[in-house]
Amino acid sequence: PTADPWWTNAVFYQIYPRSFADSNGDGVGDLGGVRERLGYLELLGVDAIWLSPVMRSPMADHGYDVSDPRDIDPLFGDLEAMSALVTEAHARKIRVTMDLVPNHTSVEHEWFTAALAAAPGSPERDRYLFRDGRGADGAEPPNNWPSIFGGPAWTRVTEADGSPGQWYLHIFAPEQPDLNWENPEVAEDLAKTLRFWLDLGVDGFRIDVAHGMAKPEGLPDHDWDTNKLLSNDDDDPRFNNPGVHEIHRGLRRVMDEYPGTMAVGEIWVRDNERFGEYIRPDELHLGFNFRLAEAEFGAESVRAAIENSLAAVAGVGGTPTWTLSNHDVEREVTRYGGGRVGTDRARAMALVELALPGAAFIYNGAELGLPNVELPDSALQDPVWERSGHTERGRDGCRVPLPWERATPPFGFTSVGSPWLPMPPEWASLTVEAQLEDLGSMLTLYRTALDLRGTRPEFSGTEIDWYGSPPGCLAFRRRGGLTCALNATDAPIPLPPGELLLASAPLVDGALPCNAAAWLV
Ligand code: TEU
Repeated sequence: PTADPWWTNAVFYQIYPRSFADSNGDGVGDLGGVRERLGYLELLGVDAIWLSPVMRSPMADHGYDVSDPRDIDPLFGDLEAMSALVTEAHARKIRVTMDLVPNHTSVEHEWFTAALAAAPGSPERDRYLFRDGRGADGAEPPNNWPSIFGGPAWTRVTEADGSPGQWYLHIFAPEQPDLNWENPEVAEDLAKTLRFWLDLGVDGFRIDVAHGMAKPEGLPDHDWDTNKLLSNDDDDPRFNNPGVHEIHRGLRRVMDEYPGTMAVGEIWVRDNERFGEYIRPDELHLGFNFRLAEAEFGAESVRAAIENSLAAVAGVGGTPTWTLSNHDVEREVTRYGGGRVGTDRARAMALVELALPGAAFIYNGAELGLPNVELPDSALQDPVWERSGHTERGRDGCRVPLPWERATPPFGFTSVGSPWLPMPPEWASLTVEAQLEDLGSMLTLYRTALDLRGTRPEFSGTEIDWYGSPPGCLAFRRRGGLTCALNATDAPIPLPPGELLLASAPLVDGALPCNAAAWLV
């Protein structure tokens, strides 16, 4: 029998490079900062890092708008720094995965510049989704799709002769034109990008919008009234079209030339069966499911999230994945209620997440219990904020830089500059330095949990069995012998049988307090 691939039980740590650590004093995190803090990641006990995009980009969406997929943006460093990071991480037994953005490019990508300069119907335009407008003089967008970030999914260009011209499709910001995956050059270019980074030594990729890329024949109008807008629901014509699977098979053929490498897709697909279709021996190795991140704090919703996540991959023999947050969603401490309650619940949910079989993803700062930050309007940078008519606050609140040491901002995040987003002074108690010494801190909880997860035999086995639990509680047991219990009631409950390994809060007369979880063997 061959050993399980490394990712089947791996703990990944998502680094949002702008916000992790700044080594050159410009107020923006960079690869040098990651390299300097590798010791921290080793101490934390993670198996791999996932770097949100570090490729060349004008940063309209902080790197999710890529202008050269085979180079590092100077803001973050250069290819030499990336290569050194891979070597140094590997020396510490930490694998390195990178974010790839194959659904769209930046408007500053040379292909898009060429498309703008070329005529309608040209091969240059065919790499994107240019269409004539509707109505008098083509002044209406080609169809009625909205963009995820607000406004129409189409922007009109001016032709070379100065006349109002065609429209191009962008499911996200206007600075992120969607590629035409029917054009073979697009797939060839992704293969080139995959090989480029794999040759440099990276261990895998996170594939952005992995349920996007393929578009429906003819880009038809959609009845948005009867289908909830912007829900990424499975019948949304912008996502999850059948052609997407051929694209993933092409990606996998390249990955298979590099044994031991892994691709995890961002897949906002709620139907279990359709989700499972992406996770196959000839498609993606892993797929993010966001059910745990979307579940409210409660035994029923958490149990449903776990059962659905397991069911989605069980049919195809795939590995489940778990995450409580990422750079797109409100941080869990705040989501679960904020303050002490939110922190208690985030501690409990960390133990639930890390007890489950499969791959776990920790978003940087979750291990410090950072809350979302209410930023002043003047500080906000996310395109979601700019384009939504100021109806929502965008995603900056979960992207505030990490506090490392010292008692005042910028807490060692940057040496001389001011951080790209302001850091709350009250984070003094949440710095890595403060938490390393504190046995009751979130960081100590994560370190202890990761250590146990990595060393105890009870964490083996891919199946879980549920205990019958009182309403508001849940308990499951790994086949290897680990039990995890969660108390989401408002009173202490007795623990299930077993010897206590770890609890997210001190027991009360031997019972598990509310908003707490425990591990037993
Ligand atoms: O997100 C894709 C995506 O579908 C999200 O916009 C999601 O629908 C939304 O955030 C739910 O709140 C990815 C990246 O994670 C995101 O940061 C990028 O902005 C986006 O792709 C475009 O590349």
